[in-house]
Amino acid sequence: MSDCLFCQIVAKEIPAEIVYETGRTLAFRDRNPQAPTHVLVIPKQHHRDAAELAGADDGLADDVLKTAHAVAVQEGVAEDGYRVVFNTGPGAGQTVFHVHAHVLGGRGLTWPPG
Ligand code: D5M
Repeated sequence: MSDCLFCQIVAKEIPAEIVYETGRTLAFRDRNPQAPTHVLVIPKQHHRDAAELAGADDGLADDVLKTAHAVAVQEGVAEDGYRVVFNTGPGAGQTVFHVHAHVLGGRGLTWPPG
């Protein structure tokens, strides 16, 4: 078993509430939601963070972004507006080191974030 939590979710070794899946991406509900819609979108392939994903020259970052938008549409938050956040590095609050996009919506979102 991988020691990466999100690789374990990809491998279906631990449960998650999966809401959307493509060949290369997976979307599941955050276990500690910060908004009525709070879904995490990950590439199935392990990359540590958004910086590493950006260096993967195979269109995978594009797939993650497309999945994030598809989730927003499916969740019904695309019209009113939603936020896609990559916490990148411990200083930005990243705690799980398998890159993930937070898709947040369903309430007013203030700016700047804390
Ligand atoms: O965000 C990591 C996020 O991952 C945080 O919002 C909690 C969420 N999380 C952690 N474990 C799980 C499981 N098992 N299922 C669903 N969501 C989970 P970060 O940007 O790294 O701080």
